[in-house]
Amino acid sequence: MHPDDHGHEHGPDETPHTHPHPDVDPHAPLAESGTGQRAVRIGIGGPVGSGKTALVAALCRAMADDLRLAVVTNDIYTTEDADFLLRNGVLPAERIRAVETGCCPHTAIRDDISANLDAIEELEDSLGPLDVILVESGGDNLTATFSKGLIDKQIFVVDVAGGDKVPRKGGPGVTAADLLVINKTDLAPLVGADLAVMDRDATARRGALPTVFLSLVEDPSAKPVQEWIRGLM
Ligand SMILES: Nc1nc2c(ncn2[C@@H]2O[C@H](COP(=O)(O)OP(=O)(O)OP(=O)(O)O)[C@@H](O)[C@H]2O)c(=O)[nH]1
Ligand SMILES: [Mg+2]
Repeated sequence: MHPDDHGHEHGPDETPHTHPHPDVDPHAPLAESGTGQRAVRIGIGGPVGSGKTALVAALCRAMADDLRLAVVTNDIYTTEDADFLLRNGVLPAERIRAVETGCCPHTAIRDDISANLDAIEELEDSLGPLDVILVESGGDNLTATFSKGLIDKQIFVVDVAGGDKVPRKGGPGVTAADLLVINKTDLAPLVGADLAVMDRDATARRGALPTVFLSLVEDPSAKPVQEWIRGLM
């Protein structure tokens, strides 16, 4: 057995894997935002069904009156999430773009980000100056993370229905996202999830990085997330 450059052990017949570690972003960061020249781009990632689109819808409803917003959604084979946002009228249609990744969702937000960058550019060209662009990743696993060449800040959404172990399991979304959202707290009693355990483990994983608990059923304006975004402005 020999360790590869990530410290993983390999047997004699296995070749070490060489793709970049998800914690290491190969893309150069965008110029610092806050210059007033372009929108703050916020990536929203997290496992399938954790409530990313519901959060995007809540944020649009809560902020579209006073901020210039646009949304890019990513789905693998459909435009399901963009269709949901359109059906629910959370933003005018011209402010929503759908990217069909056709591949693992993390590829389109981390490795080949061109389709997402094109969508953002089209929005900015057609709408003029914007304050915030939300980019929702397709649902993925705990290793998913956005390229810093695509977004300025990253929100990672997990939910309590997956069990209170999820923050403890770590991964770059949980450990390094600028904001961790633990959603669906209304379901905690139904699935036996202990929110205090999730809070303790999230703090242990994230240090000083913020974590908020949310139930979009009980708080449809996603107040703590909205406040965090407004704090970036
Ligand atoms: N009970 C409860 N249900 C929620 C909450 N937030 C979202 N949901 C429901 O969870 C389901 C999945 O939500 P979505 O917003 O589609 O999740 P998603 O992360 O965008 O899913 P993918 O894009 O498919 O990965 C929907 O039926 C939502 O109505 C919540 O706080 N509480
Ligand atoms: Mg979605």
